[in-house]
Amino acid sequence: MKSKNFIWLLVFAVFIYGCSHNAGAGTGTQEMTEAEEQQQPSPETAKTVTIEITSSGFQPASITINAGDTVNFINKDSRGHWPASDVHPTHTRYPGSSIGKCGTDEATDIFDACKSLAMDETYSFTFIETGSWGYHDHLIPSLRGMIEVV
Ligand SMILES: [Cu+2]
Repeated sequence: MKSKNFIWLLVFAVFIYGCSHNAGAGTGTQEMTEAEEQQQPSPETAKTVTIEITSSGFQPASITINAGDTVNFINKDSRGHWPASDVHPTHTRYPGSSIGKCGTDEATDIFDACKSLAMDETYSFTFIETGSWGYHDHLIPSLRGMIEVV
């Protein structure tokens, strides 16, 4: 008789645990969704920042932007310039980027112009990953800059 009561208690306990466990999972999913919404760049707040490239380099060379913002690199010099992620010459510092992806379908997803920009030509890149992303002119690697994505 005593052991039968114990079994019923056990069944009851498992039932209660199952209910509370589901409720907990539901709350967890909701929190995850809210976190994802905060990380997703919203079209209303995402902004575009322009960096001009002149014979003396990137202006402004160092900027701070939010994840989801876009940077336009426009060449205002008569000679060609090639903005790209550090580290020269592989360009692999920004996640997923690599000069080896230039000329492939992935070329549009990397922080690398993948070519020399002619005068008044623009290269645009939208930064999703937070971090300190150094970059340079692949044709004149001494021309450098930094994009802080927060
Ligand atoms: Cu380079």
